[in-house]
Amino acid sequence: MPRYHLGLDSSTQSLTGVVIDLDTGRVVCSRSVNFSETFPEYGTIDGVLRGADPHIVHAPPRLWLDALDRLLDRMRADGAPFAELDAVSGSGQQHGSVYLNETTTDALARLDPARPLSENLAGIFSRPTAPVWMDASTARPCADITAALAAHGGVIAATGSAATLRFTGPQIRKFWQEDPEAYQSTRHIALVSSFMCSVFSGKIAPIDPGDGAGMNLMDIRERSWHPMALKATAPGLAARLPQLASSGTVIGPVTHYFVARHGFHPNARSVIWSGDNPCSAAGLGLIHAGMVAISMGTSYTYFGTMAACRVDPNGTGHVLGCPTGGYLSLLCFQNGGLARARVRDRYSLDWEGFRRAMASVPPGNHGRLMLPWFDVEIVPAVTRAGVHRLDLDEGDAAGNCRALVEAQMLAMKRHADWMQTPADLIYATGGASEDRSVLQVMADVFQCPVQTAPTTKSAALGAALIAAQATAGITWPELAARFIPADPARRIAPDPSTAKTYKALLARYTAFEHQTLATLRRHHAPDP
Ligand code: XUL
Repeated sequence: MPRYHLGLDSSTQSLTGVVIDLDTGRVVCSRSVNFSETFPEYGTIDGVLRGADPHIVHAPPRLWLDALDRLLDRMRADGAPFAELDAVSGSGQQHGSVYLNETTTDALARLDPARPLSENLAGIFSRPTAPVWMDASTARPCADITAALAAHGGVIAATGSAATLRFTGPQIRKFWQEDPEAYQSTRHIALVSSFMCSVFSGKIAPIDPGDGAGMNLMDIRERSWHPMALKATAPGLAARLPQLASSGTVIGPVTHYFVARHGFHPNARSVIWSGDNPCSAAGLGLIHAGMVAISMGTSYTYFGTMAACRVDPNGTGHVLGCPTGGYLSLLCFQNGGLARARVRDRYSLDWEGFRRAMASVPPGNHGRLMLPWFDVEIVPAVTRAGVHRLDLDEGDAAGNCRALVEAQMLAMKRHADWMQTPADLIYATGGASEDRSVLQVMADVFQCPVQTAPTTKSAALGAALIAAQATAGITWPELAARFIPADPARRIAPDPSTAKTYKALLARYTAFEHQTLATLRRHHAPDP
């Protein structure tokens, strides 16, 4: 009886696979293939191709196909139980788009197991490279789409996000504007997720509402293509997009190629993929509204779950469909880990010194505040870098260390307010989550428990869980209990005695931020 589930994560720099065992609640096999290191012949650096224009960032989809064959070979050599596989699903870097010609359906249906995927599918691309989420060359298409949807309630209310440089719709519009002939010869447009899933399925795969929401093309409430958004983007687009289908939809058995070449069970099923952020939400166990994940790497990302669909009126946050149900917000703060390192270095501290400095000042920092916009900021939108202080002397190392960490947490709380869903449990991941004093400020500002996340491969695990939930009849709470069990040793409780202090500080922070943004706007307003 097949009982294993495979989850893949096709990210920017690598392809990762994990196989989970439902009976034991364990990952039994886990492997990654780094794109640029393993396949230097494609000329990518960190998985992407850059040219003279720094705004243009693409990737070659054939590289992902080579990586898929290589990864499955290696996993099999490691003993991955592909012959007992029940289902496979995956996670793709969001927003990237793959352009396919009219030979695609035939080529997918007739994959020859004697030849690698990249050879089988060499002729299907109407555009040899795929723009990926790092591409920021679509300012004009974004302005066009925003203007066209203004008369229809606006792009934010329609699609869950403002028109965003890296989103797929603006990328498609740019392609149509710059190369209408190649657009004409494009029969299908896929996301990274739906492209990879199509390969497993042997036919064009649907897009799920988690990844579909990252396109500025999906009606965020109806979870169907938004006719006006499609019209505002490019002619004949409806015919080129795949269907939208619920997360966890089973497409059918995996195509024969994977049985013959990689030893999959002949009845192993192909389940539709999602974007890496929705998959991470599943892999971190965000299974009910109010559960939040905060990832603290170079930048900080806040994912919050909510039952009903609400959108950020400021357009700085995004709303996606969540594979475990309801909706997921995605807020990206540019001044995250790098800003923290800038403050540490400014006072010539190491991390231990930073921690001690912070601990020497009480929660609330006597009302002193910092807006740590060392770099331009996404949330809130700040186009001019600059650090702003309120009642805080720049020479005061301890005050500045605490102000930085408090400001980062207060900003997240304030800018998730539109969700109207208070956090009741936060999973923290990324470098800064190793610092308990940072997590304590997080727990106190949000007044909710914080738990460090158990896995670094949350997107691949999430994809495997999506496959299991779709095919093995197991509910999300059961899956979460088996694979992401609560661990009291990794939990930090909020200190209730700080609740009043942080409530007052949040109000003060909000006013300070508001006032500073207004001043910036006044001083840097464009000439009339
Ligand atoms: C999200 C985003 C990235 C990509 C790649 O909007 O652009 O997180 O999904 O990881």
